[in-house]
Amino acid sequence: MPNYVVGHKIPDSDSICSAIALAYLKTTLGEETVPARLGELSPETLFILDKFGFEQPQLKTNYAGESLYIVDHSERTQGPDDIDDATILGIVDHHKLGDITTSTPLEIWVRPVGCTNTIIKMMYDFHHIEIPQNIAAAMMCAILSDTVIFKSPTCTTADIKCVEALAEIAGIENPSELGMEMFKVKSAVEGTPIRDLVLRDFKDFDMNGNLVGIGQLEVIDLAIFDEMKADLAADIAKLKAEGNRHSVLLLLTDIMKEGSELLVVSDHNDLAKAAYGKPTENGKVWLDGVLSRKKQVVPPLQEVFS
Ligand SMILES: [Mn+2]
Repeated sequence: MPNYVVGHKIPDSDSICSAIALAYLKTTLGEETVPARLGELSPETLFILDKFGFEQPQLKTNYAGESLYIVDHSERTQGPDDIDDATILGIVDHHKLGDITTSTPLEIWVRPVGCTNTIIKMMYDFHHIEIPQNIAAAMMCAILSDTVIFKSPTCTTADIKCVEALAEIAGIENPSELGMEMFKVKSAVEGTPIRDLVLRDFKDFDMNGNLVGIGQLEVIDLAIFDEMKADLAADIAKLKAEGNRHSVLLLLTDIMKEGSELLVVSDHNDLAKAAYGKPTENGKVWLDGVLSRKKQVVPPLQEVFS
């Protein structure tokens, strides 16, 4: 029985590329390990896999009785539902430490860098294992995606150096250009059902017993949402009404203007004011300079709920 590597629910490019990269590393080290995913892939991730000749990792949601590595998260709400019945061999992550615990010893690589793949590159270096060209390319794309081509405040010099090294291995001359190509794919939202957009990059957080869902759409030009913003706002209200979430937030991020419009529905009377010092008007507020959910959006929210 092989071991698995799996990222978070509603997988993004980092979750998928880190699963592929870590599975190869572990297998090369003599531990048969298979990359897996907890859900459908985004157009951006499909673009990366297609461009560098990868199959989609297998869709696998049940892990009871199996052994796995967790990448790109350490939150119970974001991992496999039956994680308590699995053996966690390791966690590789760059988010705040979540609430996943284990009953056996494990390997942990957690660093405050911009992308899980930057940490996996450190693991390859640690073990002196050569990274195949196509895996290097996929890892590089994931870093460009997670760091918004180095613009995100989560981006560190380690991420930049890592992209340079991976680009060299992959033979890619202009990583930023490839990054823009990726964000153009990501920006093609027209014609996509509204609910699919809301859930495209959506994460749930347990904030002191309150379930808070936060989606994010990163685009090259926010004007693309002009026609659909009212529908997006209506749909996050619907999503909240359908479930047991205290709040649902949707970040519409303009990577060129370097800020986000935040749409909010909440049981709190003005969550944005409480968390970010700016009141919402008609459920919306522009947050200048806000690009990162993990570093700029989640921490102030935690404060409100603590
Ligand atoms: Mn990530």
